[in-house]
Amino acid sequence: MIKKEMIAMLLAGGQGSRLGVLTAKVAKPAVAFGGKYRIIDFPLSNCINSGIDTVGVLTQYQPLRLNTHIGIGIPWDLDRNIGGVSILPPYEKSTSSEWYTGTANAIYQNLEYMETFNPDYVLILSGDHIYKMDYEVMLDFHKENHADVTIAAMPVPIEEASRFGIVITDEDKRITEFEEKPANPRSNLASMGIYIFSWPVLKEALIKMKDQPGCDFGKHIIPYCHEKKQRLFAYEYNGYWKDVGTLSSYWEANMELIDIIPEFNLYEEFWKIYTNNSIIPPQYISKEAVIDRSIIGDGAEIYGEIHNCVIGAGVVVGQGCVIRDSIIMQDVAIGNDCVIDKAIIAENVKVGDNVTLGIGNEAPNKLRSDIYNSGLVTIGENSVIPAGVQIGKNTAISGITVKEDYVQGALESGGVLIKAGDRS
Ligand code: ADQ
Ligand code: ADP
Repeated sequence: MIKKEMIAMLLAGGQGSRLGVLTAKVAKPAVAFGGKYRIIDFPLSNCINSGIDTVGVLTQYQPLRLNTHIGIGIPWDLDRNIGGVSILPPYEKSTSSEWYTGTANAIYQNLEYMETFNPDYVLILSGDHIYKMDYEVMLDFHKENHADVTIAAMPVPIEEASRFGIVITDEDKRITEFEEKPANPRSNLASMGIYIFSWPVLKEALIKMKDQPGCDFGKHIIPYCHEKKQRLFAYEYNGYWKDVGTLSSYWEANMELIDIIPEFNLYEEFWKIYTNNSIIPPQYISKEAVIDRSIIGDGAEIYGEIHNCVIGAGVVVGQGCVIRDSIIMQDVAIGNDCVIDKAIIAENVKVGDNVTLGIGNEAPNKLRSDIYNSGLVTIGENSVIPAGVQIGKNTAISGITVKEDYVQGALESGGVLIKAGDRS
């Protein structure tokens, strides 16, 4: 292989359990986003736009769709003859089926892969963030500071700080303290989970820490480097960055795309977002259709009203429908006269005529209050909602054919999570 100055390792294996039914069958990085993309398109496009042509994608949980989507990397211009994109599942190398136990363990298991490129630097990325960053500029910062490790960091509201790795720096941006998800954060400068390591430093730390159970960057590798008094620097980022890890942040990030002046702009010539798209026909908008402030994917057919929505490719919206503030992923068919409000509908869902989603019921979800109580209704992929069914806020449906009597009954006792197998 050709020597590379910097290669990227993209962590795409987390389950994303906080996205509930959206990630029941797909890894979070493969979840559809913005009517045309999948979440992983954003870090992959950043790589290409930053001149990084060698990316290892570490998969684990439900990798099928991710594998299909990434394929051989052509849409992103990642050419295997010169490095390109490689999918690195946990079981390929190991004798038994040894899963990645943590983020750093996943990287450790791919030491050999990294070694083949004889890199000077390794960039570690998460597969589930929406942002634009020029990693080349971050690398310049790393070199200028003769850093061992550079962590991209940005200020977050202090009340959210305990969800992140928190750094404290001196006036030269050198990190003097690092704490992973502290209960009482002493600063609001959060690690974005994006790291540049000088290769020998990374290799040594991975080998030294390899026996830590669930070996993780935030919990083990960064603290190890810090303890060894290595040169850790914080590269401050002030642009748009969103961890779309919860249903409400996922919904918000989609809605922000259709803001009048979007903070995150998909239409910039100099920072294109690439994706793998199958060829489908153009959109069709009928005479009765009303559409405002929305994204409509390729091949969609719209006969009803759409207000403030992100509509994916191949979606059909029937006559007399009124859909507001919703995200509808690709290949969803919606019948006539449906009223849909603040819903997230995953791929391949079928909705019959006269269905209402997200209207009426305000009861909290009792089964998974931690995931579903953000006022949305969430429909997992391949679900079928028959004609006339009404589903209230805070409800999730997981890949099943809903039985009308069941939903009505359940709604009387509050918002419900209907799981596959419950009834179908
Ligand atoms: P977390 O948000 O907890 O903290 P983490 O669970 O470490 O993130 O996941 C990071 C990425 O790795 C995600 O893209 C996830 O999908 C992937 N991943 C997780 N486990 C994996 C595995 N076993 N194999 C492959 N991929 C895996 C981290 C840092 C914090 C920082 C936040 C910023 O630890 O310090 O503040 O990211 O979001
Ligand atoms: P999820 O948490 O949705 O499963 P990932 O699989 O990507 O998402 O992993 C994120 C990791 O971060 C999980 O191990 C989870 O326990 C942890 N985590 C998620 N949300 C928080 C939070 N608000 N505070 C602390 N840790 C969190």
